[in-house]
Amino acid sequence: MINTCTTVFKNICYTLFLCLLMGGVHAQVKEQGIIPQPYRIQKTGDVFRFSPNVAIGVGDGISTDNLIFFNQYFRSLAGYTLKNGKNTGALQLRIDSVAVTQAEGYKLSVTSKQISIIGHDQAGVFYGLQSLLQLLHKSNGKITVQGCTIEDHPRFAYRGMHLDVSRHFFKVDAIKKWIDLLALYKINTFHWHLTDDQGWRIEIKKYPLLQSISAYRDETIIGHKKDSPHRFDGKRYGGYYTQEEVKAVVAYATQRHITIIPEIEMPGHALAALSAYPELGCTGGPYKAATYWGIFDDVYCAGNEQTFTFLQNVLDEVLPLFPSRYIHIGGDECPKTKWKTCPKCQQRIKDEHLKDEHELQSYFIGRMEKYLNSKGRQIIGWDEILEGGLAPGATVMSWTGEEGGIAAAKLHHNAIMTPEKYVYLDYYQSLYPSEPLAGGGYTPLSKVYNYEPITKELSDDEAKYIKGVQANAWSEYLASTAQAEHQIFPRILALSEIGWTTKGNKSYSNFLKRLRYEHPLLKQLNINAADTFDEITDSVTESADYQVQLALSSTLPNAQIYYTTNGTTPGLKSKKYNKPFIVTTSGQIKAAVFSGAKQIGRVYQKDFYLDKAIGKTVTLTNQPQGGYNPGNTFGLVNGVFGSKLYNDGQWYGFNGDDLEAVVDLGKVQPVSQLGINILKYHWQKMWEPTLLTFETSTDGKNYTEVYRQTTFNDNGINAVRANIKATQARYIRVKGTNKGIIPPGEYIAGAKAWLMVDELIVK
Ligand code: TNX
Repeated sequence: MINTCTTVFKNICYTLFLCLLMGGVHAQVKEQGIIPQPYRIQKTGDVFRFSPNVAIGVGDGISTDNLIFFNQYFRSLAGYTLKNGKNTGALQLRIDSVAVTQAEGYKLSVTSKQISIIGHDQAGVFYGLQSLLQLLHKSNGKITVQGCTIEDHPRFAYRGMHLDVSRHFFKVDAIKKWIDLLALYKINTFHWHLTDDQGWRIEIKKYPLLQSISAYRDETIIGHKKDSPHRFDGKRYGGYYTQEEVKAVVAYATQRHITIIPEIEMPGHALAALSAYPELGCTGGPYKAATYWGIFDDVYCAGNEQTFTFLQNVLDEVLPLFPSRYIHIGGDECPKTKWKTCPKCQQRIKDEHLKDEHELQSYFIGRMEKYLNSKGRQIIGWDEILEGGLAPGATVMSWTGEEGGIAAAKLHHNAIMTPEKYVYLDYYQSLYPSEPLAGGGYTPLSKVYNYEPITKELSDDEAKYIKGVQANAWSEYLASTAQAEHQIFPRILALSEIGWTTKGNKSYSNFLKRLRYEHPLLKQLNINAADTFDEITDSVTESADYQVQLALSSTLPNAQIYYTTNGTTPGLKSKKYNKPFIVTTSGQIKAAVFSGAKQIGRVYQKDFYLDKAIGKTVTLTNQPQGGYNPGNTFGLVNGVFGSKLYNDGQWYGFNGDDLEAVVDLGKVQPVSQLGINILKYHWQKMWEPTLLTFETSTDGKNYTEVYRQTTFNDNGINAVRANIKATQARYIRVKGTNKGIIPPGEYIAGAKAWLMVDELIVK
């Protein structure tokens, strides 16, 4: 519940107060508040004024650790720290598990005389202080807090962020800086992805080669993995955390009520470990830490006892460093190619009466789970640990979609929702061409914010097994801390609100108001947060009369959008956007958001290519799949071409299936050029067709082939434009034969190829 002042008088006071705070101008678009939105907050007209005389009364049993971050932040804002005042303190902290019944919950009250924070537990007190930090207001060098009463507790017990430090390594200082921020936003779990193909990042004393060999790779790919051929920087890259550093980070996080869950990947994503200990692989190597991103066939041998001894020894050193109940053992993306031909793995399958390699994966995970259970720990694994049967006490981290989490909850296993489509921070947050390189995918702030972890498939009882949510920062393209921060912030603030705030209290527009206030503070804390969330987003739809209609919008209240259709830069004198309009000619549309005379964000642009096929009926024999199914056929004839950012929602992807599309032009007419765009990125499993044909027909029954093509040379977009002898046609049939199974020697050989197409062109 969000309560604001009830009486008219209070409302007026409040509005006046806000105007004073914000200098009036931005009152409608910015509002000082708390992220994540509390359960209940009531603001009053009171104001508490801080001064160097204000003391903190720390109640019995409260750890002063809770104050470390508060003091640090307060000092940076105020220039002084608060004294210790026991019962005389105007800022009172105490624990009372009766007055506040929910774990991690707190009550915060601010009057002109006193600030009181009552926590259910230590974490509750800590979170009360974090809320207070966000309410501190500085004006003319003075720190004040607006009067309020807050009752607050989290929706989910698990609120996490994951960080991959293998693909790119981040120093302890950066990790600590981010932990501070996670704590500020009441995120209580940091999932530290410490090992992967491209580097082993934690010191294991028993295996010194993990430090000298596995922690380094020879070089790193430049640009995107989809580029072909791959190019490399020629520079050795790596690093690892010593056990002392790990202990320090864990202690730092513990003071901030953050549990660190380490991830030691198995059985896949193991190349870095194998590079030092090749006897642990099926073929014996030699192996090298990967220098580019992806999935690799060489994994730990599941038939070799040494593998288990190694991993158990590793865990024996990892466990004392991490007091967390949960240990993440990976489990994702483990190709079974090598196991299929490995005599030891095949012997294991026989001996253990397993059905196949999937059950061998389940055997592997189950065995490691037993080991960890014997040490008093529980396992978490990516959703592939469901393969071949789930180990008894395992928690599933659902990433490929929500299905894994749903399946786990139905089996009464705990699950944590991290679906890539919604909460992957390595994905693009904006599709503007100037956005820095990212992994692919598109998870704008609004999409992260609006993610709901409890799906309708779950009964109330099953929903209890969904323990929470997590956003994942995979670091393939996070080559610097600045770039990492651009991807993580502010989307992690949206995640914090999914994890903490009740469904009924969530509102994206209200979140944005608080974020616009919070954003400059992030910058002051030296965080390179992205600020593109109010930029223009668009939607291209079919108008009632089958034309292309463009709608532009910005989330900035009272913003004005101006646009041009001739390629020039939009300004206040350009056409003002009022409502969706029909795009009548080919060309580039540019637009920009203005708040008064000030341009907000970058210039939006989109190219339109209009022809005879626009808005015409398209019939598909096979349906596109997964993330490459725009959900209608209009996208094939909407005048907008899919871009090299293959997840822009324009591309139609056929996984292993052929393309067969028929465009009905409505009436017989002259046709002289047919075209289609085909996306070829073998490093992304996207293959050109083995054969592409165009056929024309006047009756929809008898077709004449007018064009065929079997080679497509460009990595990226292959624009097929077939100039044919002018002919009369009503129906155009396009057929593309899918490559089928990706051939041996190619990336992800044995998997189904995607045939990616967009835009059927008829002139
Ligand atoms: C899949 S998510 C992976 C990671 C990659 C990520 C890139 C998961 C469990 N595995 O290895 O970094 O995609 O988005």
